[in-house]
Amino acid sequence: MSKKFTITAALPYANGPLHLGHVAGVYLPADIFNRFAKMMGDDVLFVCGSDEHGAAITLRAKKEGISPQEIVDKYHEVIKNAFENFQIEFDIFHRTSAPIHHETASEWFSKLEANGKFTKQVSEQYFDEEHQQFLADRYITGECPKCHNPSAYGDQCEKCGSSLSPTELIHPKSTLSGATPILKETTHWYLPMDQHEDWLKDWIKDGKLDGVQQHDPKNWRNQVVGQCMSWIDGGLQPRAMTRDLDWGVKVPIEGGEGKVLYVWLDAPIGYVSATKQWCLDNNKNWEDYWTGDRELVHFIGKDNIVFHCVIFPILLKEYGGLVLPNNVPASEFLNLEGDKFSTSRNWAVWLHEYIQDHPEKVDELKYTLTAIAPESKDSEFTWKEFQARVNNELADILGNFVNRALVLTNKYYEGAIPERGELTAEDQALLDTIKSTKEKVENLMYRFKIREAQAEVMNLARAGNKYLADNEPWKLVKEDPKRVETIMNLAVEVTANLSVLLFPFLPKSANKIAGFLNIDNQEWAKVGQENLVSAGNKINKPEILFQKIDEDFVEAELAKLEASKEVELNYDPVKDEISFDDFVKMDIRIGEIVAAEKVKKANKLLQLQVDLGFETRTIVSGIAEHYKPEDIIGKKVTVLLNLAPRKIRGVESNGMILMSENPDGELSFVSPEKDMVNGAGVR
Ligand code: B3M
Ligand code: ZN
Repeated sequence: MSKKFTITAALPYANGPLHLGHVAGVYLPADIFNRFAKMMGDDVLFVCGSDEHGAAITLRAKKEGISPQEIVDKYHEVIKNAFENFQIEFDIFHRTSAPIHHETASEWFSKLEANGKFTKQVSEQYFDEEHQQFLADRYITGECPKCHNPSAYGDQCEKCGSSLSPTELIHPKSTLSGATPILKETTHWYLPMDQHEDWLKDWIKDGKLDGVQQHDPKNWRNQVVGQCMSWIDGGLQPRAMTRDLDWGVKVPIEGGEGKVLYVWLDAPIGYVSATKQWCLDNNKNWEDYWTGDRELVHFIGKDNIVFHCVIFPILLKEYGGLVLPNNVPASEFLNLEGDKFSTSRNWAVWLHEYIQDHPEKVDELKYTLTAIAPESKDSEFTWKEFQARVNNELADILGNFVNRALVLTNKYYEGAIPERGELTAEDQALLDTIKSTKEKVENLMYRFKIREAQAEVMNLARAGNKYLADNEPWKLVKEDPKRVETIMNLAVEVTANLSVLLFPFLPKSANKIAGFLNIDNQEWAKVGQENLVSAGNKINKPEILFQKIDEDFVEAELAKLEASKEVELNYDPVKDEISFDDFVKMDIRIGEIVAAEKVKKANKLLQLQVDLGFETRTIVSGIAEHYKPEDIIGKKVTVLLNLAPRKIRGVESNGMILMSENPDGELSFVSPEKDMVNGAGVR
């Protein structure tokens, strides 16, 4: 019987590009499941979109010096294109800045509020006096009270996954100013999560809601159930659903002026608004995708479990009439070359960059990421393993088998599939393997064991490869041509079945194989039916499916990773200690640049006149590649006065302008923060 699925993949924050960790844990398994279920004939809707609200966006905007709207417009495109090029095929990739999303989230908030599902509370919250802003979520960091990670956020510790509130943080600090915040009163709407503990327990652990079986808890991943139960057993706290911010969905009721919905209230509703938009575009009813016997499946990373297994289910239940998630196949984390993926340290392989560099190697990456998918424990991506997976598995097993089957069929029979004669026990076993592979894959896929499912498909290719190696048709063709006809018929049969079985995992390669055989590979039910190809059918000349990865490829990727990492970590070592007497020997003062010109025949040098109050000096400085002479007149700078005079390109320089230098070579004057008089001492 066919099933009905609404599949969601976590809405990526539109504050930066995606890296392989996101892809392996969330988007690739979701895409594979979606393709598989559609091939099964299930009624499937697959939605995603960008998450465009919250502090993740506004803080990024601040960092890049552009508006939040510009940030989300920029990264929505980057992310959407990367998905398209990597053949992650959502039915819709929506965005939470869309008006239909604001309307939907508003409507949810108003309805829940009108039905008394929130409590309104005045409380003291952290406030940054310098920036005149309340600090919630990512605006505040501190030590996690549970695992003592020193950089937990105000709403969550990404290390242990705990959901937090800012007042729980040890040594809280404002991310805006770095200062210790003060407490100040404000009013917010809270979700009384503490009132929902009982039914949540029954629902998560036993799969029952109001006594009715909703899902089979055996199919939920252990770590998902375990995390949820430990939070619930530890006691849930009421959680604020609104924020004092100006970026987000406006609180639509009286008293909500100047406030927006908490991003984790509006983001999951983004799955609903994406569904609504798709339904508008396709003439369907959105409710059909969120009610009745629909199975709602959320693909996420483990840091999002609490939001999808506790908070959103409470909202869904309180909204009323909608289904709760049937499963939340959350993944663990993927590491990279012995370290965690880190955006701030730039330790990442970015999806859009990989595609740009290797547009023809999409399936190679998909295969490797699924083979090492962090389904039940953290795992690691290395370029060495990528090479080994591509060379030893894709090229030597799958590619080799398909190539042999098709090249020999072309050679012996001019591309017409030969007749099958009497079957040996070995032949029958190979055909049985096709059928058992199909069953195993179905079983595994419906339990979201995608890594094992791919391994089973690969085992069929392995069996085919072994069948040819054992039977050696290239030797037998002289002495027993009849037997070889059967062998090649079966080899083509296995190849045809692989083109179907592989499609969820490696769509591009699967379609190529189907193209070699002139068959349609979109119907899962055809696997093992022996009607995919028939004797006499013509096949085409194959091309090599997977090129091997050489050492240079691996080395280039490793070098790229190391090089980008250095940008942040290349600090000069601390110099040898000096005495205070050494320090005071330096005469450092504030000066004002009153004239500047290029030094002839020297690209890097500017000749400056610096007013020091009691005199004006000529100083030559190596800043011509960073500053134009006309832009720096009037600039207050820091000058080392008693450096021995030096002749540089014929000009005598009497002192040195102090500059600050970033690891990437960017230069800046060290200028006083107030307007100091020329000649003021620095000590
Ligand atoms: N944007 C968090 C994340 O990207 C968040 C997911 C929202 S899913 C509704 O990890
Ligand atoms: Zn923690």
